[in-house]
Amino acid sequence: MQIEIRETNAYPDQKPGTSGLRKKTRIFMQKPNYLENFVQSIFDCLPEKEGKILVLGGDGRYYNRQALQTIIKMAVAAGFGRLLVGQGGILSTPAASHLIRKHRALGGLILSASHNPGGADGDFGIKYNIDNGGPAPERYTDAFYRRSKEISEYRIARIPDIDLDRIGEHPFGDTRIQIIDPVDDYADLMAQLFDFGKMRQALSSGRVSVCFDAMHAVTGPYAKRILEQELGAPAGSVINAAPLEDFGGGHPDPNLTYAKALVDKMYGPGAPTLGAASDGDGDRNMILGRGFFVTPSDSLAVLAANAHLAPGYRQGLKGVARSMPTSKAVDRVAEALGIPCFETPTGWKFFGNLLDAGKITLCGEESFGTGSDHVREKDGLWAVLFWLNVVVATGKPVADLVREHWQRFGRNYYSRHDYEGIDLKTAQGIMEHLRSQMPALPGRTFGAYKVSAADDFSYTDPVDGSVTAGQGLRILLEPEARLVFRLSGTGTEGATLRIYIERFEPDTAKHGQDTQEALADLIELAEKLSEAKARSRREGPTVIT
Ligand code: VG1
Ligand code: CO
Repeated sequence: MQIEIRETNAYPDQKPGTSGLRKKTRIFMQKPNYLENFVQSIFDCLPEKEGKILVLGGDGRYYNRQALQTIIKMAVAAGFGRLLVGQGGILSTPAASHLIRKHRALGGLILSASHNPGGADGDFGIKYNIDNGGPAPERYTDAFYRRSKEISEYRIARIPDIDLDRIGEHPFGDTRIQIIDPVDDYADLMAQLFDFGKMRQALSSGRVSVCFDAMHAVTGPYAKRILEQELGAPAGSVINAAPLEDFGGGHPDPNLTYAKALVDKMYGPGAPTLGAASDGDGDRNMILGRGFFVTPSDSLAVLAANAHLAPGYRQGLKGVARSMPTSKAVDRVAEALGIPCFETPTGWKFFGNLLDAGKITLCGEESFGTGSDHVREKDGLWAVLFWLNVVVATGKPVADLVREHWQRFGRNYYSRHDYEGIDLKTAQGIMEHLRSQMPALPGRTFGAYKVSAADDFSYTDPVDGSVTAGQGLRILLEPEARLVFRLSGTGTEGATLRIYIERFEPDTAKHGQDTQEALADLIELAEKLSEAKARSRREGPTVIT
């Protein structure tokens, strides 16, 4: 077998964002060696690869298969001992995380731009996960980026394309390439964590019903297998189940705007007990009851409070964590349970150390991400099964579970307002304008609120002491409320400003308000301080969740 060393020119812009390197598909396909450079940069930064295992797969979006063929040949040239590749090039992000852990792999490459649209005019992405199964921490991604700016050659094995659809082994030189079923191991893991027996009874008898919208993305095969085949939900319980290269032209982001088919069902007559959706790569989840939307922040809190109902969490939780912009609903549960609660920057990579050190069991983000120590990624279908387990164990509808939770802990009204696709200069201008006001804000009064603190969030990792600064501007208010402003790190065009608005309401009599109305004063204050509408020349945010 021959290994070719090919010359290449470095690119200045291969800096991984919140979750890997994301660019327009066109850039990956048309800029010479754009993919090869980044993959070689990763390989160059990894220690001994000889004899080690690398997990490979993606969310099935356009260019997934083609990119995989290239990566397989480069991994062979890099000397990996074994490649575990999902059949058809498919692996959901959480399934890849599990495979890395289960097989003690050195790491894995996941091809995905997550919830970003796919297709020739959409987005593509690639992320590296380390041996704990989680996203590469910043010390890695910084090294990849440095390397990508100076790379001058890459190595590739001259071997034919692999048949990605045929399960089995394809040995090349010292590398065993194995095409594996993408669902098997993941399905086994779920069966260990949740009460599949009781869930099967409830679903197959029709006592409980579910609608899962896979949004033509990667979770289709996982949800079909687990919900319909193993748990006996009637055929058709999983909708939009076939993974498509362009996600059927949709935006594979599970929220009230984009998961329209599901939302119509859940707010219509004959809605099932539980509605759920996942994103492009299967790590996000949206949970709905009949005519009821569960905010991701509340979902994390409700699962934490009810975790003991699932067999995998019967022993209780060691601790919990949430990203800084996520609502503080889970903090109250942690307090009641007498367990620690950590606040991390946005992005799953910051949970890895806490999970590895056994400091936390559950964690989540406001952006439809929930997970636990079972893998090192957020996990969409896992969250849906967890909710199903809680619904079956309690016999209560989703809406009752959440309302009773508010009665016990109080309600954190919460919303995120996104200004998508504004130009970078404008977005930076808004952030600078806010930053300049921060020192003078504490002590000032705005209507019913007084500013108690204002800062730029900086995180010191309690396990390795690493510091990550500049993670979002926070304005803390009394009575308990909060505004957070940050720029997205996952977009591929212009900039996205995210404004997070939160207010705690202890009074049970006031728990039935519309969220936007309950937060109206704060939304106005956010505009007054940021001038987001005026500066971006928009009537308002593009997406409200
Ligand atoms: C967004 C979310 C963040 C999430 C990230 C990756 O990042 O806010 O919470 O971890 O996407 O999600 P940003 O920087 O755009 O705010 V996914 O499902 O991909 O990869
Ligand atoms: Co995702």
